[in-house]
Amino acid sequence: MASATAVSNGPTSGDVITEELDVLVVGAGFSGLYQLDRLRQMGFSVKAYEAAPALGGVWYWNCYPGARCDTHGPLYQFSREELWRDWDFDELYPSWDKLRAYFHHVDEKLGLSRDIRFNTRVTEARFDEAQRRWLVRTEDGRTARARYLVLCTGIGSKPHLPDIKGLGDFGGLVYHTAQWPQQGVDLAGQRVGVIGTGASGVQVIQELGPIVSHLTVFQRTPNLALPMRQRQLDAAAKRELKVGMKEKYAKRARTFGGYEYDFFDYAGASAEGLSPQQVQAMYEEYWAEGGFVPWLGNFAEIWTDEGRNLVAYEFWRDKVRQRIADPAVAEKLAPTVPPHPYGVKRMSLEQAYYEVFNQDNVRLVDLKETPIERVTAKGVLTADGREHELDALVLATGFDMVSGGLTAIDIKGTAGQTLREKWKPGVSAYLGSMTHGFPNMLFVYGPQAPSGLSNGPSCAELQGEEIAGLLKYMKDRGRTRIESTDQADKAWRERVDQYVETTLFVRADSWYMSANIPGKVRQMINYPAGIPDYLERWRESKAAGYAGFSIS
Ligand code: N01
Repeated sequence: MASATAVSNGPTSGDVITEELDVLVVGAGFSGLYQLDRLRQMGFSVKAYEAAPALGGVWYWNCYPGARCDTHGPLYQFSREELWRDWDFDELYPSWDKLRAYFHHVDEKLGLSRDIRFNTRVTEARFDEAQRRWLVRTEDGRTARARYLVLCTGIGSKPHLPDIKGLGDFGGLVYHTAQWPQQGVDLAGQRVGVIGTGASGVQVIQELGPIVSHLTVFQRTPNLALPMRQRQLDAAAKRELKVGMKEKYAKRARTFGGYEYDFFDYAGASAEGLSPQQVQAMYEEYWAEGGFVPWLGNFAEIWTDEGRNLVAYEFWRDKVRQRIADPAVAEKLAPTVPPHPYGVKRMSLEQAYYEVFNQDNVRLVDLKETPIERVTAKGVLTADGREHELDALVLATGFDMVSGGLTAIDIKGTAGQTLREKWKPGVSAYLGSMTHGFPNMLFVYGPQAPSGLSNGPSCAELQGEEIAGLLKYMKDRGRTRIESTDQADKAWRERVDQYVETTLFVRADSWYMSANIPGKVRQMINYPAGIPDYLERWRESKAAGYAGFSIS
C-alpha cells in the first residue's frame, strides 16, 4: 500500500501558507464552476484557482477565428432553471465570445468570481499525509493548504505543439489555435498555412478561406465532418427551444452522450430488420437535422458492426463529395475507402468547410502523400521538394487530451511518485474520478469518465454531483481521508479496455485512444459505455458504502 512507504510531503521552510481551505478546485470552466457552487452550498470553505483572468475554461483560451461550440446552445448550459430561464443565445451553435457572455451571466447570478483566484496557475501539489491535506503551490509562489483537491482542468487544456523540424526557423508568426492572442490577429490578405484538420482546424479553415490571399491546408487525416445546420434564433425560435427544457435536462442522465436524444430515439437501437431503403431514408432525415444527430442519433451498432459502419460512411462520403468541384480534391477530403471507421474519431461540425476547397486561393496538401520535411524561414517544405511560402502558420494540432491537464501539474501523492510517473504506463482511475496513491484528490470531466464522449456541461454536472455528494458524505461522518483502492483502479481500467475492444474505436488513431500524442500509451481515455452505465457504476459503489474507496 502506498501509505506504508509514505513520504512526508509537509510544508517546507519556504512555504508561506496563504490560504487554508476545505476544498481547492482547479479550473473555472463548467466543471470547476459547478464544484465551486455546489460545495459552497454544502457549507465547505472552497476556492477555485484559475490560470486565466476570466471564467470559461476552453472558451477563454480558444478565441481563434470561427471558434464555436459543437453542441447546440440550449443544451450547452447549466441545468439550473434560474440560469437558463432568462438566457438565450442568438445562434443555435454559439461562438466563443457569446459563450464568454454566458459565463458572465452565470457569474452575475451566482456570484462565483468572489471565490475564484484568477491569473493563478497551479504548478505543484503535495499530499501531506500527517495533516491529511494537500499543499498546493502556484506559479506566483503562493502555497495554499486544502483537505481536498478537486481538479477540473478540462479535456483540452494542454495544447499539443507538434515536433516539426525547423518550426523555430519560421520567419512569420506561428499560432496554436488554443493560444490565440486575446486581442485577435488580422490575417486578411495574408498567405496562411493551417496544420491539422480536427474540430479546431475545420473551424479556422472555413473562416480564413474567404479572407486570406492564400490558404494552404496541411491534412494528415480527412475529417468526417457533419453539417452544423447553424441558424439564427429569433424571439419565436428562442421561445420554442425553451419548451420542455426541464425534461430535456433531466433526460441527459439517460442518454449515452448527455444530450436530449439518443441512438434509440432517432434510429431505433438497431438497423436489424430494416431494408437498405429504410436505412437510407433515415439517414436522409438525420442529415437534414444535422449536428451530432447523424452520429449520436445513429444506430448504436455503427460502433461495433463493420458492415453497418460502412453504410454510414458511404452515405456521408457521397453527400460530401457532391459539394467538392475537383474530383481529385474530393478523393482526398472524402476518400472512396474510409480512412477509419465512421464516428470513432470525434466528429466535427462544419458550415462551409468543403466549399472552401473550391476556392482558387485554397490548396490542400495531403501529408500522407507528401509529409512535411521541415519548416523553413519562408514556409513549409514538403517531401515533394515544394516550399509552401507563408506569412503565418496556424497549428490546429490539438491537445494532450483529457489527462494532459492533470499530468501538466507536478502532483505528488503518498508514494513519492508523481501523477505523471504513475500514469506513464497508462491511466487507471476508479470511476474516472480518483487514482490510488493520491488520497483526497478527485477529478471531474477527466480520464475514464464519460468526458470526451459526452456533452461537457452534462458530464460536469452529473459526475460533478457524484463528487460533491462523496465529499458531503465524508463531511457528514467526520471522515478526513479517502483513496480509491489499487484493485478498484485496475478493475476500472480493465472494464474500459475490455469494453472498447468490442468496438471499432480501436481501429482509429484518435485522441479517444490517446493515439494523437507521440509516446502516450494507447488506451481509451474516456468511459466508453455511456452516461447511464457510468452513473449506474456510481450507484453500485454507493449502495455498498462507497465500495472501491478506502475511507477513514
Ligand atoms: O484537435 P484534434 P482539435 N503533423 O486532435 C493533426 C474539442 N474541440 O483541437 O488526425 C500534421 O482533433 C491531426 O491529424 P491526425 C473536441 O472535443 C471542440 O481540432 O492525428 N498534422 C488532426 O487533424 C475536439 O475533438 C470544439 O492525423 C498533425 C489535428 O492536427 C478536441 O477538442 C472546437 C500533427 C488535431 O486535431 C480536439 O480538437 C475545437 C502533425 N505533427 C476543439 N499533429 C468545438 O466544440 C496533429 N496533427 C467546436
